[in-house]
Amino acid sequence: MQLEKRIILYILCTFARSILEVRTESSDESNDESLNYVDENGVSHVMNFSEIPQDTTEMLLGDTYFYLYTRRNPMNPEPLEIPEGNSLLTSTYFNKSNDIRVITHGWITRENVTWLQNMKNSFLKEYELNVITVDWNELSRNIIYPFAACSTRYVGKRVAKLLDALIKTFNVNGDNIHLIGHSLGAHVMGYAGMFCTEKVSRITGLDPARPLFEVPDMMDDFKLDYSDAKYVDIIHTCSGVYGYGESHGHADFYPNNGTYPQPGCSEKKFAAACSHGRAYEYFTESIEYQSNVGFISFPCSSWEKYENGECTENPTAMGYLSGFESRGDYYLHTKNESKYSL
Ligand SMILES: [Ca+2]
Repeated sequence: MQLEKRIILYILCTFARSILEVRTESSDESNDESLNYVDENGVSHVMNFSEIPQDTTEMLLGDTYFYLYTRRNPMNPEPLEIPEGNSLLTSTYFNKSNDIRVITHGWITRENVTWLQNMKNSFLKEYELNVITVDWNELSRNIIYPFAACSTRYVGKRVAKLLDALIKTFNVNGDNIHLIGHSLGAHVMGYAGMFCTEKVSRITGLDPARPLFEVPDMMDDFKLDYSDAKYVDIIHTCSGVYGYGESHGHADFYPNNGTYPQPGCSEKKFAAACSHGRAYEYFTESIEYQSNVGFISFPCSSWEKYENGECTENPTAMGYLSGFESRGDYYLHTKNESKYSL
């Protein structure tokens, strides 16, 4: 993301938090809910998600696109289309013998952003995988943050539709699927996991967006939380500003206490934005570690106790090799530049 856009993001997030009153209305049916918010002019707007079309491109502001990368086409993605009706999905490169990794971006940016392409490249360098990227830039680039934030639910439903089509077409199952999203993209993946007909194996939230998800505090069905996959791991790097402050996963990792500035960011002009991006930098680096030698972290009840040396047992890896049995909060230090792992 360009630096000036990061500034805009920060201002708008702060602005949104101060001017918007958001509440949720929910019934037992997951498709029957709405968001109501009051804009800066005191005008109330209702975004009724039950009216959002699920199989058409009638969403007013844009749609969602999917791209498949494999070792056979690492740089030239194959677009994937959600099939109509009961039709099967068609793909030249999808290999049902290989697991599925799905990656998406956050506000303003898009699928071809450098960090996302780097993560895709690292996956394909290390593993035989079907890597699918989700481009929702037509919605995410809406400069009005609340619209982009509220669009995550629609985009998540589209991702779920694609996953359902893959499951049906290739006889794969949720255990083959790991979803990864940064900032607003983390919530996209939370919704994708919630709406997919099968429980997916794992969702990794990379500094999930805080404004309009944690502040105000939304119900679990309106944000990424541990109920959205069999294993949800969250990496906090700008906790309490751009990113979640509280723990919402099965395992929550707090490198350098999870707060900003992360090491190496303090001397930069945009320390919060730099810190927000460290989550994907750490995760991408972790993909290259083929054994639990990187980003060793320790379960602990607080950063202070960790710093006092009170938590030195039961270490686990943060990032791609994170053990599915991990539970609770984990702490670790990193270096201030790549390679970040100590
Ligand atoms: Ca959720």
